[in-house]
Amino acid sequence: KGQQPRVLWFTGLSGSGKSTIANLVDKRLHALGYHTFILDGDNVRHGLNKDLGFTDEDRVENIRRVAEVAKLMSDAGLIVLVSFISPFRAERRMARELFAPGEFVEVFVDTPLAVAEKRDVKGLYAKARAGQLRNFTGIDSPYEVPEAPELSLDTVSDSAERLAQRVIDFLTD
Ligand code: GGZ
Repeated sequence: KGQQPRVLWFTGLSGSGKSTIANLVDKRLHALGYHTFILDGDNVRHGLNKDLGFTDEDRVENIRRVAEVAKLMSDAGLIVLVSFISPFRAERRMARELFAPGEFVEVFVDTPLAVAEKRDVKGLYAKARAGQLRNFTGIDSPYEVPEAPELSLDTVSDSAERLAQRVIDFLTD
């Protein structure tokens, strides 16, 4: 029998819906009696990682620290929901390797660039297109699509609620 999942690693473009889905999954896990914690840009990039920006080098370091914090939190008994673009395969693999087989669940929030850009909730894509924001993922900084995620969520054909339930079903089956 494999290990129980300990970290749900959400990866995808800015505006893909990672945080929306992670928050719904978090609520449902809570209702099921699990102790959880969400790590995302809001609680990490303003504190622990406020020295880091969006160059390739800084993203690598951002994800390295996030992975190590996720590991510590999971050692403390929490289920950790990680929600970062995490654009590079090598760093996602590095994060996975901190955990035993079956403990790390990679969740690809698969939203096409055109869709994320059209939503543009924060107006960042417009700024990136206008050249006012450099190194923006999908515009002038790469996103390496996951090759073998445990879950791939199509946000075009399914609602966030239904996708959150798919994650729950994966964890509880
Ligand atoms: C990508 C950027 C950038 C650049 C600011 N590129 O939609 P958001 O606003 O809330 O989520 C994005 C967030 C990405 O931070 P991460 O820590 O997840 O990135 S990574 O995993 O690559 O380190 C976006 C905002 O920060 N943002 N500038 N240039 N997203």
